[in-house]
Amino acid sequence: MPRMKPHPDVDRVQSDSDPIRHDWSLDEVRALFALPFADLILRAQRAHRAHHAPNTVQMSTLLSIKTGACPEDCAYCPQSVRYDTGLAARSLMEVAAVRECAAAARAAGATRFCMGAAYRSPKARDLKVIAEMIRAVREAGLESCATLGMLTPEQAAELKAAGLDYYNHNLDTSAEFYGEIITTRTYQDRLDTLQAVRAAGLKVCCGGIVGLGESPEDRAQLLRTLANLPEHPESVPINRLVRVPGTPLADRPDVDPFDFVRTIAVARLLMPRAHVRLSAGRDDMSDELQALCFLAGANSIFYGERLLTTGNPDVERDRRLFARLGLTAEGHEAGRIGT
Ligand code: SAM
Ligand code: DTB
Ligand code: SF4
Repeated sequence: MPRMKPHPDVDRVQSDSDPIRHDWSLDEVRALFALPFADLILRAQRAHRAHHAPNTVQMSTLLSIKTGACPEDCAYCPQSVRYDTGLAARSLMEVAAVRECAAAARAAGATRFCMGAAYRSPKARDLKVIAEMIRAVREAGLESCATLGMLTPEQAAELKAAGLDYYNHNLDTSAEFYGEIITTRTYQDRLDTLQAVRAAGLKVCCGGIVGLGESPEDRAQLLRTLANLPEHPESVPINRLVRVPGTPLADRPDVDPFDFVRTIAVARLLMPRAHVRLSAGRDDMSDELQALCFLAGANSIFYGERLLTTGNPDVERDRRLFARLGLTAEGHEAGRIGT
C-alpha cells in the first residue's frame, strides 16, 4: 500500500543547526511520526550526533527504597494497593543498606543511582531519611536521582539542599488519555511538581510509557508536551509497559516494535540535548530491537537486574550487547563497564 505523503510541515523540522525549540505544533510532531522509517531514523541520528557522543550510553541503576502499598491507582503499576499483584510491601529501607546497593551499582559500572518510592508524596520524616540516602549515594561516587511522587516547592528545595542531582516524575501519557490510567492525581498535579523541581534547581527526568492502550495521537501529544515545557527535561525515559498480572493493564496488546522505535526517534528530534532513556521493558526486547532504539537516538538505560519490582537484563547480557554494538558506557574510560 503506498504511504501517505508526509505533511508539508515535515520540511520545517529541526536540522542539526536549528535552535532548541519549545513551540512544537501537533501537526509537526504527527508529521515526524508519519515519516518513512528510514528517514525518521536518519534525522534522529543527525540530531543525536549534533549533540551527543554517538556511541556512548549513560547508565542508571534503580533501587526501590519503599515498595508497594501505594494509595494511588496508576493502572500500570504493580505497587498500587488496589491491585492484587502478589507483591510484598516493604517500608523505607535503612540508609546503610542503600549505601551498600549504591557501592555495588558503582562497582558494576553505573554512574547514576535512582531511588524509587511507592508514595503519593513523601512525608516529612521520610524526607529526612532520604536526604541521608542521597548523601550516601554521592559519597559512593554516583549521581543521585529520586522518584518519590508529588513534591511541594519546599520539599524539592529540601532534596536539592541534600545534594540531589535529578528528580524523576513522569507525565506518563497525553493529558487527554491520562484520566483512563490514573484518577487519584491530575495531569496538572504532575506539571506542578515538575515546576517545583525546576524552581529548586534540580535536573528533571520526565517521560512516559508506550503500550498503555494510547493512540498514536496520544504519543505525539505526550512528546509535544515534554518538548514544549519551558526547559526540556535533561533525561527523558521512554518506558514500554511491563504488563504485570493483577494490574488492570495486564492484558494490553503488544506494542508494534517499530512504533516504539519511532517514539524514541521523535523524542530525540524534539529534545535533541536530552538523554533519551530506553527505559522499562528491555528485559523481553531482542538485542536487535534495542539496537534500533540506540540507532533512533536512545543514549541511556537502566542497568542492573531489577527495575523497581520487575526484571531488567542482567549486567552480563548488557555487557555483551554493548561489546557487539561498539557502545561505550558514559563516564567510563575506553567504554569498560564496571570493575
Ligand atoms: N510513586 C512515584 C510516582 O509514581 O511518581 C515514583 C515511582 S513510579 C513507579 C515511577 C514511574 O515508573 C511511573 O511514573 C511510570 O512511568 C513507571 N512505571 C511504573 N510501573 C510501570 C510499568 N508496569 N511499566 C512501565 N513503566 C512503569
Ligand atoms: C521510569 O521512567 N521508569 C522507572 C523509573 N523511571 C522510576 C520505573 C520503571 C518501573 C517498572 C515496573 C517496576 O519495576 O515496578
Ligand atoms: Fe504509586 Fe507511583 Fe505506582 Fe502510581 S506509579 S501506584 S504513584 S508507586
